Amino acid sequence: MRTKPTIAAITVPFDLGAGRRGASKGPKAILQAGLIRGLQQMDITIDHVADIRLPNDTATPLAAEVDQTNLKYLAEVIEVNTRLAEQVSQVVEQGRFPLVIGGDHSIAIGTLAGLSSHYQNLGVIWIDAHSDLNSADTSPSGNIHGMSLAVSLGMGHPLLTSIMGNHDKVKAENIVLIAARSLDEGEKKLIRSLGIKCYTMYDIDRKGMASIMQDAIDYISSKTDGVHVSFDVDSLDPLEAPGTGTIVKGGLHYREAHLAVEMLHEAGIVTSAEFVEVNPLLDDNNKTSQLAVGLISSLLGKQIL
Ligand code: Z70
Ligand code: MN
Ligand code: MN
Ligand code: MN
Repeated sequence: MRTKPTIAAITVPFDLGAGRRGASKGPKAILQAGLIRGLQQMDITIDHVADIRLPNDTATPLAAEVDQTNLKYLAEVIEVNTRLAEQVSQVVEQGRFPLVIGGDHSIAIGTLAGLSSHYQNLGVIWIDAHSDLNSADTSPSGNIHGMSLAVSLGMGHPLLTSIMGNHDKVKAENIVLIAARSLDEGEKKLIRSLGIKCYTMYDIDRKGMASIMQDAIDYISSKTDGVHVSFDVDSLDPLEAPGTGTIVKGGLHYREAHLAVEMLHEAGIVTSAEFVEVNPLLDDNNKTSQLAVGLISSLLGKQIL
């Protein structure tokens, strides 16, 4: 972001893609932690343009049709992501920067679907302890937040992969995974067979965050026409981010996570972002919500000096 873009914040208080409830309270906690005020103090124009929810009538017409699968809350995930995709697409059309605040990581399905019609080669930087590359047959849980990246690659239930059209929303060669440390067997096979660039915690420990981020930026900026940052707060170590549903020890430290988003800002390549999996019910004194505000601010250009 060389010139300051106008940010369009889209909140998605949804958690039925996750194994435990509470991420639906993430947007409110992140807003209460001072997101809007903080960005305005940086002279960033930010509008909260939409709050994407299920309709009050919970029995969606789709529910009867799709409840025969082992995908938990499939009808609800489809409904929310269809609405989100339309909103994201509209924001890009208006020339604004979509900032999606979740919610669990299943909402990446809608975000990426909404972005996909505007980019020929969308880059995706997926910062997460997990790879979210499961499908119905590889998933150990049936939780759709563990499948969202696979769906965006065109793999998964047809009602998910067809949101906003039947095309693949991202290409495997345009994805970079960062901070991976909990991968299921099917996910490992897929990463290898598709040749997805994956920087694990081993790589980060071995080479350092600055070097990994520079590699990631070089890799992705050479061949993409936009870059989406999908930031799952469980990428951080549980000591830094206790307020999330699936903690995995050995994660990013506070400074590594900040450096990652600072370098992404500095590279000037990021065209959209989402922050997901903040669960205020599991948090310690809003630590994780405040962390999310800090990371969003750094991604959008906040500097120490
Ligand atoms: C596991 C699954 C997961 C969080 C993704 C975990 C999925 N791979 N958990 N993000 N927070 O059930 O598919
Ligand atoms: Mn995730
Ligand atoms: Mn995760
Ligand atoms: Mn800067």
